[in-house]
Amino acid sequence: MTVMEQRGTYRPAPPPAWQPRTDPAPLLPDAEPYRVLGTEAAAKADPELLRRLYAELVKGRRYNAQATALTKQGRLAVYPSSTGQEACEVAAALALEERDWLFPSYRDTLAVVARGVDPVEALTLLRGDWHTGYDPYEHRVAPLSTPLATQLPHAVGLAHAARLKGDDVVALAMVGDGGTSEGD
Ligand SMILES: Cc1ncc(C[n+]2csc(CCOP(=O)(O)OP(=O)(O)O)c2C)c(N)n1
Repeated sequence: MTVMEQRGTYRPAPPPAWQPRTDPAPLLPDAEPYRVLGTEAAAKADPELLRRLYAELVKGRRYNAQATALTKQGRLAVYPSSTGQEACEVAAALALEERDWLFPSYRDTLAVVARGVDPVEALTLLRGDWHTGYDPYEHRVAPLSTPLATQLPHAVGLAHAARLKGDDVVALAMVGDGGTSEGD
């Protein structure tokens, strides 16, 4: 029993009874795909930026196909592909400033490459090597994390240190939906 409970000042509300979910799963995306082209927002966007984003998507899809082929040839131990989610990889990485940090998981090679890491070096860990292949400090990209969710406390640690030091830095960590079940 805590001190506050002994004093009788701490009376937490009982937990709500479990009820079956009745809302239409608000976390799921709409049936209608999210469209940018042809909208008012797209008309205002910088055409150069749109071209660059699209180029990154095309390169990303090609990269995924090539890296997957390398696994079939036995030249890469494993490649968790991000085909179908290139946009979230590329856009998140490009939203960062140079001073910010990226903490990727094994599936986020495209984000690592979009951040400026050499595309071949970015595959070093997935080739089974003992080192990252790139200098994390040069690009402010942590190693691609294979143990699920372990990149999260690293990102939080960096963000907390930045806050204590007064540094204006973002720590962006990427994690799969399954990874969110980890204690980290
Ligand atoms: C700590 C830990 N436990 C188990 C695994 C084995 N494992 C690798 S990928 C994976 C599924 C992860 O799913 P999710 O987080 O949704 O990411 P996705 O691979 O679907 O992008 C599991 C269980 C692991 N890598 N690390």
